[in-house]
Amino acid sequence: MLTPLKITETDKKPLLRVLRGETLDAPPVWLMRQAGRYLPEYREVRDTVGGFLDLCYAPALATEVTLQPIRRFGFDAAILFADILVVPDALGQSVRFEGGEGPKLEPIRNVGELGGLRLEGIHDRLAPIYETVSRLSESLPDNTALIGFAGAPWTVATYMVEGASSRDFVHTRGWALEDPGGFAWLIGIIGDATVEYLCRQVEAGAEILQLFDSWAGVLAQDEFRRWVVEPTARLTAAVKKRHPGVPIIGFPRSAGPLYEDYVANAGVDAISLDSAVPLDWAVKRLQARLPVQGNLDPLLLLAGGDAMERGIREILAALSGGPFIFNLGHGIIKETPPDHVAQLMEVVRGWAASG
Ligand code: 1CP
Repeated sequence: MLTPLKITETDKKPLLRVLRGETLDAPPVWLMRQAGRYLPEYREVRDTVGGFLDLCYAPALATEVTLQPIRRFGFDAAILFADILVVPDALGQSVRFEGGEGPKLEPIRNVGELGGLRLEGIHDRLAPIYETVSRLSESLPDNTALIGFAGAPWTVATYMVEGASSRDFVHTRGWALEDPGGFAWLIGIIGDATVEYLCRQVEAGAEILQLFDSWAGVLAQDEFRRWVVEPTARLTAAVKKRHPGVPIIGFPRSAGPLYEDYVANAGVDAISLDSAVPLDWAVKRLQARLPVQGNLDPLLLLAGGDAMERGIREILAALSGGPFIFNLGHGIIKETPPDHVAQLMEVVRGWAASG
């Protein structure tokens, strides 16, 4: 007779079960940017600190805002409250968020300007974030998984080189084309810092990691291979060498058909789909290889009502036959009424019950 497998606390968490390849009747659900300005209780905490990064570096407050959406909606995972730009900040590049606008960085535009970045000492700056992770791992409900995260090297590089959010990425793509060796150096520095940062999050209690490559979709096939797939593959290999069991979710947003190259070669354990990925294609070409996550359009969540409900049901019908995590295709829009999120949860939770 077979000895029954020992079920550990961790094994019970639906999100971890899916990431190990199980198909659940009731898919787990969390939402990108589930903490943030659409919640009045977040805005209240946000108003007590000066800059946005001050909130990221205040463990008690960052823990509180991470837990707010868990209390309100009962998601299956909490995602650490921080930002992808703490890595350039820790490397010594000046990063500011001003008056509710996007980030402002002192841009780095060529190899001569890399000299100011320092890997030594990054953990001193990042220590409050590890502290937040460890507080969260103590305070989450038993079935709620804890997700740590970082930006992928390409996306972080776009902010470091442009100095702000961008639409065309002229400086970043220009540097990568004109001096690929120098640009590879920048990608390498970000990659090394990110491996350290993610491993420390795991050591502090993160059970899952997500890599945000929000601007992966602006690169042509060969550039995508060189600046998205290969750096991500090095990063996932290095993290797994130290923490073989930790599942890594990749999110190469807007990569279109290049999602396939990413799934085959980036070394991730699951793939997060943006809203433009066709569901039938995702089932055949991606979910056949890996668990998938996604991909409700955040605009449907903003709209709510029947349109949202139809969108949710289409996704559930298409993807819940295999390993699947319900999520959005990108972050929650700040004008979204919290009631719409409650409605989303009712529909997703009701799905299994309705068979
Ligand atoms: O004052 C505020 O409230 C600032 C708004 C805000 C918030 C709530 C920013 C500024 N970052 C965050 C938190 C954040 N950022 C999280 C927390 C956890 C959660 O999801 O609940 C995460 C995972 C991120 C990741 C992040 N930051 C990404 C990747 C995901 C994505 O949205 O594409 C990116 C690109 C950033 C950069 C960033 N941070 C903030 C802004 C305004 C921007 C620029 C976005 C852009 O260029 O369009």
